[in-house]
Amino acid sequence: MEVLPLSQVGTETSPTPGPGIEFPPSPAPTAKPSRAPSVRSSHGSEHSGSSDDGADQQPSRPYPLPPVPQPIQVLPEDLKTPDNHVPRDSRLIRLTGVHPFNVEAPLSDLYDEGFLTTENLHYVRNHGPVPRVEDADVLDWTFTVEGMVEMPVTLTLRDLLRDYEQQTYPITLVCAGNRRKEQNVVRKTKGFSWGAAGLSTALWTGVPLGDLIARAMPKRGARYVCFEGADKLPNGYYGTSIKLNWAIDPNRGVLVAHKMNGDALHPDHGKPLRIVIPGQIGGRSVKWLKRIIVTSEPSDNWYHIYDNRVLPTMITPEASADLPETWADERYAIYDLNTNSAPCYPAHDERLSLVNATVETTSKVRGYAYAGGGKRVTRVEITLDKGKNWTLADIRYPEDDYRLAPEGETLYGGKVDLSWREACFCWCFWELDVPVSDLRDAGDIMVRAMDDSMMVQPRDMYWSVLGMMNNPWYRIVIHNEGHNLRFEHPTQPALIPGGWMERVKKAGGNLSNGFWGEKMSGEEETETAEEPAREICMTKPEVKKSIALEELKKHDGEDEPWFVVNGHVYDGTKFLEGHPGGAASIVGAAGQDVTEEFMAIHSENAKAMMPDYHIGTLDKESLTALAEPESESSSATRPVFLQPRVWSKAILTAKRAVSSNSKIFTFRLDHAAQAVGLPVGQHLMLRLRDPVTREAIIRAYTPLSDGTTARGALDVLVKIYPKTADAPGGKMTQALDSIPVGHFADFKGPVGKFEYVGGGRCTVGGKERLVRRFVMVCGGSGITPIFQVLRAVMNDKDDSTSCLVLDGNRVEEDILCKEELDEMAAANAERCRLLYSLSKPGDQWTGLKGRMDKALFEREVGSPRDGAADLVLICGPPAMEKSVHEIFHDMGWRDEDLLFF
Ligand code: HEM
Ligand SMILES: Nc1nc2c(c(=O)[nH]1)N[C@H]1C(S)=C(S)[C@@H](COP(=O)(O)O)O[C@H]1N2
Ligand SMILES: [Mo]
Repeated sequence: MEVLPLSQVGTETSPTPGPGIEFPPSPAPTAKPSRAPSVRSSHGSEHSGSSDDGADQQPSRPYPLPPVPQPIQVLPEDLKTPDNHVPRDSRLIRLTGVHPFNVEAPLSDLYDEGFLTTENLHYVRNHGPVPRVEDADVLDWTFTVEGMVEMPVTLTLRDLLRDYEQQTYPITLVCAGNRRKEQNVVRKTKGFSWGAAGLSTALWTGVPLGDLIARAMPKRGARYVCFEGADKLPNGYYGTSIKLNWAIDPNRGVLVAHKMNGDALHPDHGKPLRIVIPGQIGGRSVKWLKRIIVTSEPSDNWYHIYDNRVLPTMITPEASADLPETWADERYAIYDLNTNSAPCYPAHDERLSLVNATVETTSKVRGYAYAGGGKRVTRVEITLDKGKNWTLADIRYPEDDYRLAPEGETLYGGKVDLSWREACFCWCFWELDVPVSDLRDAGDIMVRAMDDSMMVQPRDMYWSVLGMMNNPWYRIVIHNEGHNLRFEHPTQPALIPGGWMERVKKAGGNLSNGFWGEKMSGEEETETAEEPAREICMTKPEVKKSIALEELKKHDGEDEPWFVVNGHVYDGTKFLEGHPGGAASIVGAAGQDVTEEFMAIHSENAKAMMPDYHIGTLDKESLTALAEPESESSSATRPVFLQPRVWSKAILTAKRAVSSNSKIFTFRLDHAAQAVGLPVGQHLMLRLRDPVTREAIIRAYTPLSDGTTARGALDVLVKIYPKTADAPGGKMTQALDSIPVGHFADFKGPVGKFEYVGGGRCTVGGKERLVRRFVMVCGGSGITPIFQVLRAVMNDKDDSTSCLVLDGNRVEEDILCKEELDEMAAANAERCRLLYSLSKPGDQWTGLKGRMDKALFEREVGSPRDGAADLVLICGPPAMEKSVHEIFHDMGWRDEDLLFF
């Protein structure tokens, strides 16, 4: 390492990104030229603040006003989503793909806006689509105060404005997931990757929640206040609760807000009405507010229980799946924020020139800090030697300027009356001039804040399954590159690569060793990384080959398809014929990284087969290059909807119940003439995302619509497995059942090893075969793939293939598609024999009774006959498929004549 003599170094510290070297809410010349004539300015005090309502005319204000937001429009990427009515700023970093909208601003941009954040850059956390509310309907928006109150009421926003006193004050909202990316690098949590910009501050105007609740008069025994939004999500409307105690405490400052920075709420921030809770995690501040419910118990809303919690650290994502009592334990629910801080400058990858720096040259380290529950940040400390020595930073609290507002002051129609309130509701800014020579000699900069209860940020991370409330010392690594210093933050948000954590982990460092993954002098190499091997091993240890993107791409076709899972390369050639998912799904994966999909679809058994196909490891650059976001191929004019390699979106347009537990879901394709593109007998993959964790839920379905002739729409018949007291229910079917009409799902295909070509010809694993008779055995919704084949056979009058259908169900109304089946059988009596058997038949039932058992199959099917060209198609619940398999074996059937869907 080359060390420059300090005398050769000059005074210029010029950080590359980011302008001035001042606290953000100071009169630094950061005003953007595009701003309208200064009506509102981030740097407040020196500007005259006039606002939209004349009553607020003031010559000058002692506190900052928000910068003027820049005009925004609906972005092209949102057009195909349910949020196609929401204008947004393109600078925001999307953390969960295109939709739903979860974003943070680049950290420097957020800091540069100053104390108050515009709606352009305010972070957004949406669990689902944004409810659409027209301007004309805003005043008629209704919401309730109900539950354990003497006087339940339904109010409109008009009533709220007319009958209650309005207040305006600044509040910092912080998502509990702020800084979660750092947790995800240590070990993947069930949450997406926030950087350190998952927080924002705005001036909120509204009515104290306590005033509303006081008028409704809580009854004895009331202890909680639940909130519910208008956004319908996979697990119901978004909702949560806080303590009644807090809700009515003026010191807590809970607002029912309708203005942000003086403007009506932006759709992403709750238009037209929301709760805003200072000092608590953003998750409790319910947007699109419809109901306020006073209760004796905490909310039982799914999002209250399964989101915004810090479970004990030893609970793994896998174990958490069936610990309902742990989830429901109120002691693990997060309310008040914990104390946290992060430096914004030096920024990630910023370079500081050493050329011309002298002994006197300093550079500013500056950032934000906040505490929860109204507490004040009372000190911020910086260390350059891993915590042995600390230096105090200077802190500014722009929030305190609002306490100086003269009596009777109003802003945006609300009273500015904070002089009496001791609580701190906002972030503060800190900075420290550090000699460049000290930075040059240090390996890193670390920051910690303390609050007025003397709680200080911990050195070590408390990892938990949702990755929330992450607040260890924020560490920036300093790289001395000779002529300059380069700064490296721990991570970058979303899937953006970069940061020392990822680098250290990849180099085999143990990030949880209490020393940021670095080896302490004299310490032996740590043996294992922090992540215990829990997963099925899918690789072969002796395979060491490194493969480049170029080589992988040579195998992106149907012969010798290679694909990538978890960074490893597999050759699927040998398994094309035997693959239960069909050759097409492996060919469709050729040349791609299919980790998410592969892991979502396959059983442990399938994963255990993988070492046989392992051929190498993709090199690092190639892996990053492959990881480019999946292209949403523009499909508006494509003649065929389904594509084997790319997910295509279709909007849910209707749900229709066809039995007590089954529904037909209709999806609209891109245009009326578009074909589904699914050969008879094949399936499609349907993908939804868990609204909280963003984990993909992927299942194979056979649509009801004829995949070869249907145009413009797609009907999928699905049996719903709801959650019960002792079973978690079906992940996919519940998610599908609860997505609102207007929401989309992703489709891909076709998949499957079987195809019915017509005239008795079919292919199994790519091999042609002639069938004279199909024996079709199914149960429940297993009828759907069977139905496709049966319909194709029966609709072709020249097809002489015959079909024997054995459909087992519990009660008559469980028989799906019964009318259509009966009609087909009646019209083709000579070729089609249809038998239903009910295990719990009603009195009126004249058909077969009992489970489909050996006696039934012996009587109706019997042993295989030589030269008969029979093929048995079986589709039903796993237990049924297993028993049918055994019975047919016993009757002498060979596996190649039995086909399980
Ligand atoms: C050589 C590597 C592979 C092996 C050993 C393998 C193994 C299996 C097995 C055993 C099943 C039956 C279900 C289960 O046990 O989970 C299956 C189903 C399936 N596989 Fe693969 N597979 C491979 C590659 C792939 C790839 C690359 C894809 C596409 C990303 C894929 C997509 C599917 C699909 C769509 C199904 C059907 C799922 C369903 O019908 O629910 N497979 N695979
Ligand atoms: N109705 C509703 N309210 C909601 C959410 C939501 O998805 N739906 N997300 C919550 C979460 S987790 C956070 S952090 C804040 C984010 O508020 P913002 O998007 O206005 O920044 O809203 C909260 N309120
Ligand atoms: Mo959040």
